[in-house]
Amino acid sequence: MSEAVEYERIGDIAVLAANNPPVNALGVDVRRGLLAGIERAEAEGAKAVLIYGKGRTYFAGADIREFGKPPQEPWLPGLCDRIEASPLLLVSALHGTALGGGLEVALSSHYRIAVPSAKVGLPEVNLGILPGAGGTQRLPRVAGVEAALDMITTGRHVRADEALKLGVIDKVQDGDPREIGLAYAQELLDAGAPRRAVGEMPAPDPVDFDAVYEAVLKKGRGQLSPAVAVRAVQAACEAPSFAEGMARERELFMQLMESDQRKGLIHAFFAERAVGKLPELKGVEPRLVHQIGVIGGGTMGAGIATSALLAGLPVTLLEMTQEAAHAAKDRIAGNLAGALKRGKISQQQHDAILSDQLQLATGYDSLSAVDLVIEAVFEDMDVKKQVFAQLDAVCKPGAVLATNTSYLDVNEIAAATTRPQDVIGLHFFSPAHVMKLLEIVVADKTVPEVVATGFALGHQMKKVSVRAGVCDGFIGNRILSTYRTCADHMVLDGASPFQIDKALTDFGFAMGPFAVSDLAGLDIGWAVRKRKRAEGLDPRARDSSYADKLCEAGHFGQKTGQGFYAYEKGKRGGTPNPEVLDLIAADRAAQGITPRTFTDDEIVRRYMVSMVNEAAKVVGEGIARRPLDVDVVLLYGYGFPRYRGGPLKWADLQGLPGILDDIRAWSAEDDYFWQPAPLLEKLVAEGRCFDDLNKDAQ
Ligand code: TC6
Repeated sequence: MSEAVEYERIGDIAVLAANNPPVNALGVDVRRGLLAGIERAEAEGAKAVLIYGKGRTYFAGADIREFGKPPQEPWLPGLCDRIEASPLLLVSALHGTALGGGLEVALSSHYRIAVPSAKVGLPEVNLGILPGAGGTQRLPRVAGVEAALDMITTGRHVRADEALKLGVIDKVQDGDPREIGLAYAQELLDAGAPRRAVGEMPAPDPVDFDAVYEAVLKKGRGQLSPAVAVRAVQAACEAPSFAEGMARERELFMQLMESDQRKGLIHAFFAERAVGKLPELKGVEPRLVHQIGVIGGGTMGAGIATSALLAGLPVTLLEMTQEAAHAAKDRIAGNLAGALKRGKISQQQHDAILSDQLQLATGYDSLSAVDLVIEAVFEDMDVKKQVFAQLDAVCKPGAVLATNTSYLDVNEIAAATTRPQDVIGLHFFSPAHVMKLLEIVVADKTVPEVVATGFALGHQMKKVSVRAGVCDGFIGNRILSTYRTCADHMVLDGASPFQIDKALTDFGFAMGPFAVSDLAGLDIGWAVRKRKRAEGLDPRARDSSYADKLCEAGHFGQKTGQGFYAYEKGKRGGTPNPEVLDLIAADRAAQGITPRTFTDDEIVRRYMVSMVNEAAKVVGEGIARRPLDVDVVLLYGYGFPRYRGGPLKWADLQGLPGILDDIRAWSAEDDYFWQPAPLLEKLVAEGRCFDDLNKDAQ
């Protein structure tokens, strides 16, 4: 027996206990152990086999780390068939999360029992593949095609009570998985229950698979795995035999396994778990945070306060006047009503948060007892410095002083206090109670304890936290500023904002850059441009005025009903604003530019290459620790298509030499904007890629 599966004999029942922490992934040792256990049970004359997982869960799936490596026998599909074909009575007892290959092992067992807190699911499509160990053939046979399609194409985790109703499990019972499993197996033996092989059940009734395929493809915005999985379920209904359905599942599975989307999605899975692992924080204890202060109750401050309240932290919210404080409370109440509606909190929790957990204040003294304070006031250095000087005067020693600035110099803000070691940037993304990204900006004097406190807070708020260094815009907004500039250059040279937006949503972005500007408010970009012009633009930098003209006319995007697009009240999305094209034409004429045409491919290539080049600078300068940190920021903060893995994963998959060639070619037309990142040049010269740097940093 392998150590990953322990064998025990209780009367007529052989017990196979998986022991592969932390999540009992079905790696080769576990697969070998299960096979050996079943063979031994059969050889020893046991009458039933119970499979369960030690520790926190039944199998949470195949071992994702094995994907892309040479497969080792026994393979999971064959193992599942072997389990199902056993002449003994096979029972699985589920707790924790029975996911992917885990649920497939359970579906190969003849009976399934689960504790009430267990969840089941087939989330493979989220990793760019499909259930490849019989899940697409067995689940529709037990739950029906409609429920199977829902579970397989969304990958959602289904609670035990729902799984029972769907027929995915046979019994729900509270208790220890080993004990309830043993009792259930004995009960089945005593009742003379027959072997019940799902693969021998009749094929399920078909639905209109072409219609489902089209709908799923559209919903996936270019992600292929959910749509391909529909075809595998179709085979469960239409293939002449179960074995032929399995063969079709395998064929489709292998297609997806080879795809770049699989590589991108699995990169994203591991990257989002790696961002919080900082070697410099090993053994560093975060400071205790029992209550926090938020300064400023606008959209951002109210969102941050909501996020803290939902994480169970009492909040003191500071505003300039009673009126503004009450307006902030209304915003928070609106956010909490949304959380209540989505079932994230109960009515009781909602009411308790509003009545007991939120304090409004108008004087800095009210912040004297908080453990951490987040400033979310107007984005102006002088205003921020005044706030921090006041905080320095009132906050208790050891309190963490955080700024939510999205561009400004955190070192300069820290210098306004006598305790720069306690100052940090906590850059939330709007709406802060919804968006999962948190950039943790570490200034020169910030001590590790304070950084660890930022990560602990992010964890408590269920954020994906990424460490960033200090520079204009940190990781995300600095890169955004470059690819947004690239889009502006393409507009000046002949592309329309609408063509650019369409090309990029076709590429998979949630929104194009001009629609994003409309959503964020055109005044924000306008303020940044004015600040940068006041600081002095490099004479070689290209500038444009068409967006300023929109702002001068009072058009700030969605909030004023007009921007690059025109918005009708009550309608989602806008229609292209034709005035924009006139403003652009005037700008081109004033600059003596003759417009040319762009293909959608060229638009995407330039936009992406500019993003990759700036990202390489951000990594090269140490603003981001590793390429994967940049990828996670773009995935969680900027609507980057997850199935492409992030800009630097995309770059690796495209090939870095070609990207560098393009930058060099385009620098002939603009050698200021298209300056190759030294890190990119180095990687190309050494024949390496960004992922090599991720591995170096492990
Ligand atoms: C499949 O089954 C295909 C079958 C067909 C084959 C033919 N493999 O998320 P956490 C690691 S595809 C390897 O922090 P949680 C994870 O990287 C798979 N490693 O914990 C982390 O490692 P670290 C279908 C895995 O409690 C540690 O475990 N299954 C795997 O927040 C803890 O993870 C899925 O897609 C794995 N399968 O959430 C499920 N899973 O500590 C994927 C986790 O070194 N997993 N690890 O950083 C999850 O959704 C979650 O991990 C969870 C637990 C809900 C199981």
